[in-house]
Amino acid sequence: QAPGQAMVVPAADGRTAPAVVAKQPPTLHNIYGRTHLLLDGRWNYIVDPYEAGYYNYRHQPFDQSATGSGGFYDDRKPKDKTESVEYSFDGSPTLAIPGDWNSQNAKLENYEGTVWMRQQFKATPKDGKRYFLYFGAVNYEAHVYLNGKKVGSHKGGFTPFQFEVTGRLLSGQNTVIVKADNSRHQDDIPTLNTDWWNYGGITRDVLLAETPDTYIADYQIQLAKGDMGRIEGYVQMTGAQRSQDVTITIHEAGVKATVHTGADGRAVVSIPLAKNKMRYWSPEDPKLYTVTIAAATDKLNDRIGFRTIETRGQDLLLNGKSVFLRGISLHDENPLIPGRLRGEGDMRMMLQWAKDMNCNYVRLAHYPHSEEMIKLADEMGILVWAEVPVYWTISWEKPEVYANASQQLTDLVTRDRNRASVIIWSIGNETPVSEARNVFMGKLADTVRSLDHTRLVGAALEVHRKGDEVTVEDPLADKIDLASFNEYAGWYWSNNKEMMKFSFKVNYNKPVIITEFGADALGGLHADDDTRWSEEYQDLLYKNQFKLLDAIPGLRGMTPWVLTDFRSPRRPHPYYQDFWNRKGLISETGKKKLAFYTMKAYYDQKQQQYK
Ligand code: GCB
Repeated sequence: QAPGQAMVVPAADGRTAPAVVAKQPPTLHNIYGRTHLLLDGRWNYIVDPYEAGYYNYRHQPFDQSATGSGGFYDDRKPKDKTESVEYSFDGSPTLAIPGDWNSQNAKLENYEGTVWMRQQFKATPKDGKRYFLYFGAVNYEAHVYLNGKKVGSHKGGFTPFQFEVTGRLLSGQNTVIVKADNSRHQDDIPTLNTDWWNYGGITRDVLLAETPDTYIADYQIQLAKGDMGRIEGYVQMTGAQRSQDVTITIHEAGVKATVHTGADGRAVVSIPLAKNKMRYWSPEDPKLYTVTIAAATDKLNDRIGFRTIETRGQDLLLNGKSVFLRGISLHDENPLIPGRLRGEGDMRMMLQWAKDMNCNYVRLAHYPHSEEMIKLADEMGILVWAEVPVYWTISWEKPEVYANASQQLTDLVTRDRNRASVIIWSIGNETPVSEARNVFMGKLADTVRSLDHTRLVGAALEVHRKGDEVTVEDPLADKIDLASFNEYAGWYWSNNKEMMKFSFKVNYNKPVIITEFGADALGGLHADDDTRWSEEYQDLLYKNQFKLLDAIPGLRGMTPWVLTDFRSPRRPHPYYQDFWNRKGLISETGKKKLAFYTMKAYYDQKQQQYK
């Protein structure tokens, strides 16, 4: 199995052979635009630290045995009083799904291992339709069973995956059981070491989607690179009748065009736009159009915004106009009720906080956030840097690790390629320069460009310090579109009294984007601005940063670290941290720290400057 690639057990094998790899049709784009049944709700769960429900006492997986049975996915009940069964989903506690387990049971706060979860649902499968069990995200490794039979497995905690279950659904009651395991490993993406909470479980929606036999699997309908006068992209049909006429209509913009898909189900889309017919998407006017894609066998609607993004030397152009990215970084975590963001309310809160600071841009660190988050950014007019968790010290040498990273990136692009808000695909964060890493990251850059050449490619690079001079010396900078880097002047390097000695020399003819800087402050701790952990210290550091950064020619944006305090196992100080990273501009109780207002004032000024 290529990690990250959904592995599928063929339906017809009678469960006599070990699981083999079968290629799934591409993950459905625009899943919420499909007829679907949400399988969210209360799922019964069993905590299984020794994986007793997966391995027999000789540590052989039950699902690879001759019968394929024996594991908890059998969902057995004693047939009478003589039989012992040592587990039971009936009567087990429940978790709200979507939702991580760490935040729903105090005993599981630090749990890293296996949890089994069960949901029952009714279905009425129809002839001539196809069915897909679709997971928005499961952290980290998922094994999925439908009605006691394995349908597949998947690795990667933040990207969607699906299994086709046509012919496996029962009319009436069905049972889906998921084994989720959030154990960390060096050879995973991310690896053992991160600076965020390892929330485990089914953290995003679970859907049963229905499609026609031949359906629209994927499409990209966006403005051509740097051309506001043309829509460009493709449509991909899957199924027996994949060669068809497909009509793309944007009624409100007077667009209607028909393409014909070839024997591979694919058609290139290129539609000239009449002058002055379109309102271009921007943070100031986040206009979305209803786009209809209709074939003889299938029809889908989407809400799409149209904008261009490009660089010209050190300039960054949105719809042909110079833009400054007034950004902030954020994690997919609610500080107020710790846990992954639980639905639209939480997401709106985070993005509204960014807007309160006069941001037009966010860095969704350090992994793909949910599809709803990106849609909300589209709707609220917030530009997005979207990232994969290629973070710190990946096992660069191993082909299967590369395959995993590349799959996660592909799944991210496949999911969000029609979202106007997304302007940058980030291929990683603070990856240390070495030959093997340069090859790995270089290949990722090529991959993402081949998937989508309309957006920019970024990475949060590290800098070099020679005395007080800070430079970017990374061969990866040549492969991406931005001179984008993290720097911690005044916090990890030196302090805020001495930080003005640093100067940045960025010798790239590319827009300079500061992907991180920041300082920890315990909300409500007030002292002089020399005192670490005080709001005053953080505030002065921000003011100093603005002076240092404004001196960099080509500075076109920043995403300081970070919007809110967030939980991290790496932060144990009993008083200042208590397992929180305190670099938030908003505290874990939702209170804005001094630097929040300083940041806003700086962005107000930038907004005037770039009017
Ligand atoms: C970084 C990382 C980020 C950390 C941050 C910190 O450079 O990219 O994930 O949380 O520093 O606070 O140290």
